[in-house]
Amino acid sequence: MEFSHKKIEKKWQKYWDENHTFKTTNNHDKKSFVLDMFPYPSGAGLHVGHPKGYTATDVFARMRRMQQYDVLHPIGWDAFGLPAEQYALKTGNDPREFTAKNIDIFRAQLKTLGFSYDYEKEVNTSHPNYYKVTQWIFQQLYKKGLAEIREANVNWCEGLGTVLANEEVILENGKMVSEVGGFEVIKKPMKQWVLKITKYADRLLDGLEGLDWPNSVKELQKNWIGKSKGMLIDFKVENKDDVIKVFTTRADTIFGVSYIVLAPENENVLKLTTQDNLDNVKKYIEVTKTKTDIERQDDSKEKTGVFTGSYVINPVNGDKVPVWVADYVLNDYATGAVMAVPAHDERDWKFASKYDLPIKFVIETKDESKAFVGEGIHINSEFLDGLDRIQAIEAMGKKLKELNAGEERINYKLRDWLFSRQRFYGEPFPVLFLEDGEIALIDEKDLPLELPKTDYIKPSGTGESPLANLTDWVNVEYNGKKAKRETNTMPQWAGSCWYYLAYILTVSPNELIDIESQEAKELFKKWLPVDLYIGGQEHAVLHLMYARFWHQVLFDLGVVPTPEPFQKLINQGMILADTGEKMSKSKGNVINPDEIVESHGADTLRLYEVFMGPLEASLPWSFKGLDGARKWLDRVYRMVETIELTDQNNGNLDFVYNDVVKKVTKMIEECKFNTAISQLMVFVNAVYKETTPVYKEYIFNFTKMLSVFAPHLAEELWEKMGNKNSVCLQEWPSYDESKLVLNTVTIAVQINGKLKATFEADKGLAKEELISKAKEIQNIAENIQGKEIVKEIAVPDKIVNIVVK
Ligand code: ANZ
Repeated sequence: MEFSHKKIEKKWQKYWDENHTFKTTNNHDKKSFVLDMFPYPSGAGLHVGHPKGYTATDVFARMRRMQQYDVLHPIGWDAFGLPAEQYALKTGNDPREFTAKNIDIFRAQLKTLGFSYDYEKEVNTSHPNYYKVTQWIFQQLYKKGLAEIREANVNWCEGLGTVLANEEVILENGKMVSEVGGFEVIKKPMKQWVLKITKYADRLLDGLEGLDWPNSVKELQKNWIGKSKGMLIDFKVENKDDVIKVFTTRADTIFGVSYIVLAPENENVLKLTTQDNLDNVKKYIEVTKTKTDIERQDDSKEKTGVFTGSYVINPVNGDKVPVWVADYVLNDYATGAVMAVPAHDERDWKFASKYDLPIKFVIETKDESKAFVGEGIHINSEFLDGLDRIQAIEAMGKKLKELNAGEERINYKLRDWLFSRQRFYGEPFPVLFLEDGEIALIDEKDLPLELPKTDYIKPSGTGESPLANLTDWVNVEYNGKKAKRETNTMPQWAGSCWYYLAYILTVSPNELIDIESQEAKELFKKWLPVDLYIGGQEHAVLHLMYARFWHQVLFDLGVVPTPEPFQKLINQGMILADTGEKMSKSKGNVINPDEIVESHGADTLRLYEVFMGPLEASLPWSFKGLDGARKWLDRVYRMVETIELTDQNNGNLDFVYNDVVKKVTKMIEECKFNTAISQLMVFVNAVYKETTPVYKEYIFNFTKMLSVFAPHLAEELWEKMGNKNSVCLQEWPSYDESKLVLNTVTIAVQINGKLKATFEADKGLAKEELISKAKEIQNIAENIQGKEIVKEIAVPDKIVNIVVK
């Protein structure tokens, strides 16, 4: 006996739509904000990877709703993006129409999967009402001095006609290319907006402490911020008034310094290069321009460099130290200058070995044939001899301060955020460049500054965005002065920095209440922070870092009441092809969720995707597994169809029922969905073993628990059993702890020492009662009938033996 998923799924989707079953409520004091990383509505439609995370949040949100929480479980569209821009450039069509079409496809697909989203709260980052707020937030950043225009070395991609963020660039055969399209990328200085995220480095670091996030993600964020404590040390240039400042975390190794290295881009390089070294150095600088930072830092690559001809003086022992230029030192980290200690640093070791520079051990080691980077006792270091690393760093710090040659310094790897893109399809910057060089913010009441409607989206040819072609839009007047608009737009990250807030503000699709209103304040107070956020590992660093940064700024402005946006985070694993490889169009191994919904049903797909294994694991797709999920749902359907229900509880299922409710509740709470489903299976097996009518309430409550995983089937069964109203709005079952102690035992019944029967009895039943129950068993009664009973022996909780003649 099977059910028709096609019939029931459509039927209940329509019911939920018409009855606004999943409308966000505001009736309870408990709340749960359950958030998915919203999709980019690409032309390719939904991938089977999407429903994995989306089902996980859906299960959680559905349980919370039934546990009488107010639940905010929304969806929306990260809708600006490069594919739409390229489509527009290629076809001349408006990227807005293209995006709208894709959104409709995505929404329809999501609806077929039965997610309990409140579609009234749908957001779209490319809608003017939405980016009005994105622009407003930018203006707040500007007013706080956190946004400024800088000449910066950017990744310029001629092929795409835009600057790319580092993470949008990949290495192919040692060359930088764009991740999208594989076009060549080079470093080029350009005027760009930057957001000063580095000002929030410590906050971003400290804030991680209280978050319930995977350790791996916290570590990634910590490494990205890369806080390191060290010293800035002054090395005076010999016979000159100049000073080279180096940053080191190992001031204690200063007696082992054998040369200084400057990054090729360091401003001191040409100043320090002597005439006879100039050609070499200049050549070296040119070669460096073709290299990526990744290549330069690759430890497996040979180190190269050139001598400048100059020397500096070691401030502690007065030694004369040669100054070299080498590309393994990066210019935009710390001072772009390093004191090299080859005995205790592997890169310096390689470099010194190659160029025959001195190597002097200052920390004791048995093996002086390679760099020693471990802990040890200082040697050859005058007043540091005999000290360990920590003691020596402290002593050297004191000494350098006395000599006026050093100070403590904290450095971060985190860079300010390049925030300009040379694209049409992004948020316009709400600023004006006045003819006198001033920058003016567009009046708040004039926001949003909309993207112009145009059928002319063409490359500008100048490296500027296609907006530069639209001179009517670009050239304006402002307070009687000539002014120009910014032709760059914001990166796609901007819209996703605050979309979780947009859901809270949205009253109907793309209608938002004012972010600064009293009402907004109250709503933020109610809903923040996000209680559960599920999404892919690929956003572990940037999206989460950028969103936290904006949130912290908004917190400082008093707009939001919590210091952090996302309290609990889980990264869902990927769904791989059945071979274990990544699914990709080029390999032809992509599974289309629409086809699975058609063949097996949405409930089966949902169940399968969260039953495959732990949510965090990346696991291969299996049609066998999918069939198994479907078979189990058919088994559940048959169970309810054939079962006889009763209002009387005979107690048979008490233990298993209460045990299952307890475990399922706890496991969903902990997002262990696969084991929660196993528990539901245990319950169904127990019901199948029953030969007498089954207690109705237990089956009802089972159906409620089923509804979070397989909502369509659960609704259908709920209705079949004579219930009205959606099962999804029923109260989540509770369990009775007292029923969780197994309080029955199996008693063996013997006649003349031979086992004849067994029966279940309450624990601790008295001997007489055990004996009389044993005698009531048909088989026993027949065996003793007409015989003389010589003896009746009972051992409580174990055995009854009747001796007859
Ligand atoms: C001397 C030294 C001796 C160092 C030693 C290390 C080991 P983190 O922790 O990453 O901050 N360094 C400084 N600026 C650099 C730059 N612009 N490019 C490449 N390397 C740079 O590391 C700080 C260490 O990285 C510094 O400490 C410096 O080398 C190097 F046994 O100075 B050290």
